[in-house]
Amino acid sequence: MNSFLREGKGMLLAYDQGFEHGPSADFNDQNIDPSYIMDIAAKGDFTGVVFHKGIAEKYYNGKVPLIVKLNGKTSLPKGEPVSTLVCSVEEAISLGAKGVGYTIYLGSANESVMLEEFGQVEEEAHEEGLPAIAWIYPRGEAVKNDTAPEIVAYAARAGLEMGADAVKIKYTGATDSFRWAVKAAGLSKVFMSGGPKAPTDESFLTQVSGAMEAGATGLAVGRNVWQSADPLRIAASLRDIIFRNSSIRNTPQD
Ligand code: FBP
Repeated sequence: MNSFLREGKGMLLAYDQGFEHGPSADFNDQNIDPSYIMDIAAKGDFTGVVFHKGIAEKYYNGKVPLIVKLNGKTSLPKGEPVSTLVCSVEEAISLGAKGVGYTIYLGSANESVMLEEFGQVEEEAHEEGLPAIAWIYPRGEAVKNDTAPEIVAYAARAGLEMGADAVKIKYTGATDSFRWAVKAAGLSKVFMSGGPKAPTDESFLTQVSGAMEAGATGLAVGRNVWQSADPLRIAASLRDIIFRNSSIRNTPQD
């Protein structure tokens, strides 16, 4: 875990949306190119970058610690979500991974598939001395509101009980309710998930400040950084909040 933390904090750049969402709405001519993201990760001084294996194999340049996402799905099937393994722990290690990530759609009618696979992944990762991060996204017919405080705290707790070294969860919208989710995660570290690009940089950075104030270890974010007209400026603001404990830096808007 320490390999992608700095001073106990983490700032991870996530780039698996081309697979998860498709290469359309999220992307433009610039950010469709994985080299652009690798560059932002290095120049923006991120503590880790998250790729699926194909991008890791072809674009990872070793400048920032790598986390390989082991499972994935496309946005094409409708119905209850399920995401299954597309990469082994062994392969992730051969690509240079210092950690592995796995998404669990808690509450989906298919959650048992992902709970079982994550259990195996986590055991294999730990045997190899690698941390396992669980992206825990409550989703499916049974989940009415995936950012409701009780459901986010449930996600955090499930991660702790399943042996996740860290959980990546959505922000509840307020520091106090997120603090409860952090408590529920116990000794599992908490990374805030980014989500679609916020209407303003300031509103996004307010969420990040709220999560850090609540005790989060950091964040794993994609679109709010690499969709920005100035990703390095956002990265600088994130570093201020995460490592220097400052509140929001005064940033001009895109
Ligand atoms: P974003 O900051 O762009 O939301 O990325 C974080 C992430 O967890 C990605 O790793 C993943 O592709 C995406 O969110 C999942 O988004 P969604 O909630 O729409 O499935």
